[in-house]
Amino acid sequence: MIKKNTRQFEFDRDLVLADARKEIARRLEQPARRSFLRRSLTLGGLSLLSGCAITDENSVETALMQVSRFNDKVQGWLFDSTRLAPTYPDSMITRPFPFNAYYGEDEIREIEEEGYRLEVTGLVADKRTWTLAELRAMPQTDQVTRHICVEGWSAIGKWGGVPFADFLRRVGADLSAKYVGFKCADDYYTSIDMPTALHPQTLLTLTYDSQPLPPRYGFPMKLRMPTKLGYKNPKHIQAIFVTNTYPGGYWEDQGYNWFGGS
Ligand SMILES: Nc1nc2c(c(=O)[nH]1)N[C@H]1C(S)=C(S)[C@@H](COP(=O)(O)O)O[C@H]1N2
Ligand SMILES: [Mo]
Repeated sequence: MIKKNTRQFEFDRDLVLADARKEIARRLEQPARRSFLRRSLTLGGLSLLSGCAITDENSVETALMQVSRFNDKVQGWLFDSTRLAPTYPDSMITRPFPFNAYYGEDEIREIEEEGYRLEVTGLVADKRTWTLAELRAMPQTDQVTRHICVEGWSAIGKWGGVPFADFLRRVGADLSAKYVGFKCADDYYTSIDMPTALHPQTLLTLTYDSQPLPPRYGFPMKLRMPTKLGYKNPKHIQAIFVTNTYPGGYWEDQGYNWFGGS
């Protein structure tokens, strides 16, 4: 096995276990259940959980991928659509708010408003494209929340736009579908579970700090979810699709936890 894969394996294992432990500590009040689950979450237990016989490093990776997907499901089951992420006063906004992407600031994508059309496809009644003006014409709201990046920083920002649940209802999305996927103008892509898509704080975001979203923060449009880690929040969205087929994501396909949130 080459070095890169070994590193990825270490990363997956740590991430899966850390996520699961955090989830258990946070969600389960009863100490008995908590310690039972903690005990079951050893690497040895993973072969039982995944149903994979662990005979070599490849089978370990297969098992870990299955457990990671299992972990996604468990987190989805534990997800509480009424639990709100904390909000903050404007005075706590981090200035300047950090930029991050899988490339540097010199490669920030500049998308022209004129030709921009948001595509909406998949399990929706109204498959059509949207201009920015049409999105701006829908009722808007804003929120001051904390963005947390797995690279080790967090910052408080103010985002405004259309509650995503309103948008999904407006396009007649199948709200019982499993996933909503996003394709971005910079080749980034990600996907989320439907309960998170319908969460009251999930925002189809058109503004940052009450101004049109600047290119660095994802012009013309991004999805902002204070219940999810930074990499789950796609910037420069070009297409949204509703599906029952697991769409993965740019970082998720490289081993980041797909649920990536609380
Ligand atoms: N299109 C696109 N969206 C993206 C990314 C990216 O590289 N491209 N990076 C993600 C990551 S890892 C983070 S932390 C946030 C950073 O958002 P910000 O620049 O508004 O701080 O965007 C997320 N969404
Ligand atoms: Mo991130």
